[in-house]
Amino acid sequence: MITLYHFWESGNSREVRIVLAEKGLDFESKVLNVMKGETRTPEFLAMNPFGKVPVLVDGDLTIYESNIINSYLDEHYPDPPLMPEGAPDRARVRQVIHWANQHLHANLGPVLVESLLKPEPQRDKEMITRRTKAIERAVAELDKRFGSGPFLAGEFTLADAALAPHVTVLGLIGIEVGDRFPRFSAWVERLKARPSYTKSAGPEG
Ligand SMILES: N[C@@H](CCC(=O)N[C@@H](CS)C(=O)NCC(=O)O)C(=O)O
Repeated sequence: MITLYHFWESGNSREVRIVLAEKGLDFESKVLNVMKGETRTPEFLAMNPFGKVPVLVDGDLTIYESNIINSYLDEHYPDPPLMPEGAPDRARVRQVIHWANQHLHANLGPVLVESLLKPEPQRDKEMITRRTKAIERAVAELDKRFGSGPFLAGEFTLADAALAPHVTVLGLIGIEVGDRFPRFSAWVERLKARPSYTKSAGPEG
């Protein structure tokens, strides 16, 4: 049985829940509230020394880092495959995931925390503005990467799973992509329409 240590509101946790859902894998859910420091206990730090969710346990294996967990799941439970065939296309998927971590997630996480969890007077508005511009640049860059297929690398892959929890919440921080980036917007709607997106949502949706 797979066990997932996660937090419903965590986008990185949702990346893994999406892949579990895509593969039809059940898991035992262990919810840790990161806002209450529940990932900083000695027991949890023994599983992930960085004190972050998600962490996946499968038999003797304990691993952290959402993208590494998802690669493991795709290799160990290959049906349906979430990586394309062929080394060049696989490299392209990994490149998008790496790029998104650097340019999208790195800016989006702090803005979400600052804008949604802090009272208005305490917010670092300069940081919000600077990082929001970086997110808008990341959206423009992603918009250029689509080919003719419905997803980032043709069919749905680990790249889409890595981005879905993040690109679908841009509206929460006032980034309305709308008509400016039609391919990006259509892709976001396709991600939201997948059963794995609904299934991976928390109890509050
Ligand atoms: N690169 C890691 C990032 C994980 C991460 O930042 N997790 C956050 C929740 S989204 C967390 O557990 N934060 C708790 C903390 O830092 O105390 C991944 O993709 O798994």
